Amino acid sequence: MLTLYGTTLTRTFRVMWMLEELGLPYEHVKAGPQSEKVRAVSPLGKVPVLVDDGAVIPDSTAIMTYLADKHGQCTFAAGTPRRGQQDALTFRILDEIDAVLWTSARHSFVLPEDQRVPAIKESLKGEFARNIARLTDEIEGPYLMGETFTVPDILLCHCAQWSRSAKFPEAPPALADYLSTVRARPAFQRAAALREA
Ligand SMILES: N[C@@H](CCC(=O)N[C@@H](CS)C(=O)NCC(=O)O)C(=O)O
Repeated sequence: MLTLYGTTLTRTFRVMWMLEELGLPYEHVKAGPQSEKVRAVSPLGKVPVLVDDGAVIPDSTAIMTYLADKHGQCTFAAGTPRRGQQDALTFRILDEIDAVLWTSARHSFVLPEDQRVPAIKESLKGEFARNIARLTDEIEGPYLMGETFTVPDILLCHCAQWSRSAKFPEAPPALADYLSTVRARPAFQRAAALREA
């Protein structure tokens, strides 16, 4: 029995998409960050959180990797060189894209106003543009790692969407083509419909 906690406009969407890729039934508790319902299962209060038969797993990337490994889909097998390369991409997207967007969000609306440094945002936008351009050059096609759709594809696509709502620089054309291919996946379409609902 799987229960997913988190509202759909957060990183929770990544896990919804992975659950759709794997075709797994789950209960969705649409509770916001730091809500009582979330803190009752995970004292950190961050979303998403997955509860699998009583076991609590926080963090979107940890959850996606857990589900992919458990079901042997959307991943290369653990202990293979391709998996090492896949994990390198995952951590790079977290370091170079997710962290940049999150820092920008913190200095826009997350931190108390007197702790925000709004000027940092221009510097972050430049960093984002450089990092995304380098990643785009390395897309094997049609997915990041060739014909195999993997966890970092979900991460990158979600971050690209996030960057648009944060008004970060537009995606290079090759990235836009890649994103269209990824978004055409039926599982993405199903998760997006659930998000809209
Ligand atoms: N690395 C974590 C980050 C989780 C996170 O910060 N989630 C945000 C919503 S997208 C949140 O819950 N923020 C509330 C807080 O930081 O207290 C993940 O990927 O799940």
